[in-house]
Amino acid sequence: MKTALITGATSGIGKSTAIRFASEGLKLILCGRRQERLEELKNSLGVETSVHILNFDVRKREEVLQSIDSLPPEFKNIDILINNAGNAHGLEPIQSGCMDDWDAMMDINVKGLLYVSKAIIPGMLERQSGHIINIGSTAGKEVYPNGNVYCASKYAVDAINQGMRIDLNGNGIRVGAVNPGLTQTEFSDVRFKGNSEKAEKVYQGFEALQPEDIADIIHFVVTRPYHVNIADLTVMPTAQASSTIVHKN
Ligand code: NDP
Ligand code: 8X3
Repeated sequence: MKTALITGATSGIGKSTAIRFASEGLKLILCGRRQERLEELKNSLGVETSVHILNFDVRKREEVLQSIDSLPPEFKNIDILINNAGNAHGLEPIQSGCMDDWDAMMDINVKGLLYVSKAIIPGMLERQSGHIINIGSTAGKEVYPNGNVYCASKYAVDAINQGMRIDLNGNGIRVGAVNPGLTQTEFSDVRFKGNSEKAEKVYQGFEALQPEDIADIIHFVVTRPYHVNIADLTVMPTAQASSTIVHKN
């Protein structure tokens, strides 16, 4: 049975992926900062599969490396890495953007993804096998008004995804990105700093993607035969044509 490590497993896309993987019997390492949610997941999914939880902030390099190094032997061989932890912080024009928000997005979405990958890739190289899925975004394919730094962080994920695939080529490791469009999770609550009215509006008037839709796609990606690598997959709600064109009722 394969072992999957999912960052950002306490909510949204990561949580739905954990639930989906557990139902298929994959061994799980679930990561996030909210301990209570991690424990709830361990209790609920632990009846279906083996679950180990790791609490770390992806921004803290030493914490990331030590946490992953602390894995018990039965969880050490990670077959699948889902680099999912991330968020947008703010939606402001560049001239009024908040520098703490910029730091958060670059530190979490870009550097955090790199730190986690750095901790896991050596084991994959040793075993000459593994599968890395980087969660990008339509925001990493097309810049939208006020998206500036969030888009930059997701363009970086796109570049890192390509770079990883090139550098790891020939080592039995598959690398690919899944790039969702508008997906109804806690994403907009975080972006708008808990302003739930503003957050809800983002998904009103059309049928947004649900995190289960993305989990379903991630499960499809990881269950392709070994010679098939889905390198870059973009998925939007049917009502969405681009980052800025969404057909609303
Ligand atoms: P959620 O806010 O629902 O989930 C974000 C997850 O990331 C949480 O589990 C959170 O866990 C974790 N996380 C955030 N910051 C940190 C941190 N510093 N250290 C460790 N974990 C962290 O959002 P989504 O599920 O929507 O987002 C998941 C990914 O999908 C992100 O990369 C996002 O950019 C991407 N995405 C989302 C889209 C959408 O429309 N929702 C569309 C395209 C891409 P905790 O707070 O417990 O640490
Ligand atoms: C999330 C999609 O359009 O809200 O990455 O930025 S969007």
